[in-house]
Amino acid sequence: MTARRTYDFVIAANRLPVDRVVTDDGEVEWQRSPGGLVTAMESVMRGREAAWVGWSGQADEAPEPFLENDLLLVPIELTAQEVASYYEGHSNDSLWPIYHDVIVPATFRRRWAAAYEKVNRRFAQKCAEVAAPGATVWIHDYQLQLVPRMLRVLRPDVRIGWFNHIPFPPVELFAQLPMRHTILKGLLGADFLGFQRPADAENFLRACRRLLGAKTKGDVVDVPDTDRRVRAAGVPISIDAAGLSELAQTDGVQARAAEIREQLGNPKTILLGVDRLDYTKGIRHRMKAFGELLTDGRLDPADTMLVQVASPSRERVAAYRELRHQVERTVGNINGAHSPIGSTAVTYMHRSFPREEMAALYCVADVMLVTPLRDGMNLVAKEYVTCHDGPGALVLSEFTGAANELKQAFRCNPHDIEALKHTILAAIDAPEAERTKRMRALRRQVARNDVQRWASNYLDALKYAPDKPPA
Ligand code: ADQ
Repeated sequence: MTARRTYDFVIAANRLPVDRVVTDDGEVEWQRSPGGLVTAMESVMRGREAAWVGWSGQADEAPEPFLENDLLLVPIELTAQEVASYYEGHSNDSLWPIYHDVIVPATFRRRWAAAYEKVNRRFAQKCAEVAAPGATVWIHDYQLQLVPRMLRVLRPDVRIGWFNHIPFPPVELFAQLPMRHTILKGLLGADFLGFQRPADAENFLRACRRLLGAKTKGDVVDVPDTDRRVRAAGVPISIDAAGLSELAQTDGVQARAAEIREQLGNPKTILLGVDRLDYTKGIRHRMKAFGELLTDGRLDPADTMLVQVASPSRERVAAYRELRHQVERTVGNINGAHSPIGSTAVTYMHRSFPREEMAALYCVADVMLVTPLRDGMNLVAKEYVTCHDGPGALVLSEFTGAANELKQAFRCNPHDIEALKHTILAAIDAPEAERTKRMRALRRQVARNDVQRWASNYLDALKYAPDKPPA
C-alpha cells in the first residue's frame, strides 16, 4: 500500500475490528465486530484521525485499506501457511500455554517462531507507514510482542504502547521459551507496557532482571545498552458497563429472559457457564463438581440445572479438539446419569449468540460459574454482574484477573473439586439479602471501572511514561 495519508493514533491488533460477511447475492461486506475492544476504542478515537492495522480473518487475502466510520482499516495479509505457523502455531500452541501456567504442554517449532517474527515485522512496517510524525501507536496482545522494538527502529519519533490481554507468566515458566530474549527486547521497544494485574507486570519486570540482567526501579526498567526507560504496570480491562446494562434492561431482553426460564421448565436454580471452549477456562473442573453434586444427592436435577455456553475456538489446534471431545463426553455422561424425563441436567450449546441473547442468559442465571484455571481478566464475570439486576451470585476463580477487583464474589480454587462443590452450594444457598448486597457491590465496582475508563487510564499512562501520570 502507498500510504495516502497518515494518522496520529494507530492501533495494531491481530484482528481488524470487523468481520467479513458474504451477502446472499455474493457481495463481500464488513460488519463491525461487537467486541469490547472496539467499544473501548470508539470512545478514545472519537475526534481523532485513527487507523487500525490487523488481519481480516481470511487467509491469502489483503483488501486495500478502507474507511469505516472515519476509521481507516489497514488489512495485513497472512498466507494460509502463516495462519498455521504464526497464529495457530507460535501464538496459540507455544505462547498461549506458557502464558497460562502450562495447563497443557507447549509445543515449540523453529519454523513457527520464524513466521512469528516475519509477521510481526509486517505489522511494524504497516504501522510505520500509517503513523503520522509523533503519533501514538497502541499495540495489542501476545501475538505482536516483537512489534514495539521493530517499530521503534523504523520510527523513533512515535510513542509506543503495548497491552497484554492475557497473563504474563512467572519467569520460571517464561524461561522455557526459546524466543524469551527476543520477546523481552521486543516489548522493551515500547514506552509503556500495560498488563491486566500488577502481578503480571511484576512477572515481566522479574523476567527482565533475570534474563536480560536489566535494572529495575519500582515499575520502571532501564533498557540495557540504551538510555531508555520503560514503565510496566497493571491497567485492568473492563466492559462497556452502561451500554450493556441498558441493553439488559430493555423489554426485549427481559421478556427473552423470562421465556428462557420457562423453556428450561422453570427450575428453582439455574447455573450458567459462558466461555470460549478453551482449556484455560476450567470447564471440565466445573462439570466435574456439578456432576458430583448430583451424584452425591446434594443437588436435585429436578430443580437445578446447568446451562453451559461454549463458543467454538481454535479448532485446528489439537488440544482444543481434544477438550471439545472431553467436555461433550462429560455432558453426555452427566445427562445420561441424571436428566429427568423431558429435561436435561446440563444444557450445552456449542455456538455463538448475539449480545441480546447473552444478556438474557445472564439475567436468568441465579448463579454464574466462572472457574478458569488461569485467565488474564475474564469479561464474562463483569458482564454477568452488570446484566443481572437481582439476587444473583458469582462464583469466581482466584486465578482470574477479575478476582483482583471483584471482591464480593464467591471465590474458589477450581483445582480443589471438594472446595469448588462447597462454594457452588454456598452460592446457591446464601440468603437473598446477602446475594443482593454482594451483587450490588460488584455491579458498582464494574460501573465505576468501565472500559472507557480503562482506555483513558491506559492512554494517560502511555502519555506520561516512564513517569506515572499526575494523580
Ligand atoms: P477471552 O479469553 O476470549 O479474552 P473473556 O474475557 O471471557 O475471554 O471474553 C469472552 C467474550 O466472549 C465475552 O465478552 C463473552 O460475552 C463472549 N462470549 C463467550 N462465549 C460466547 C458465545 N457463545 N456467544 C457470544 N459471545 C460469547 C481474552 C483474555 C481474557 C480477557 C480478554 C479481554 O483471555 O482474560 O478478559 O481477552 O482482555
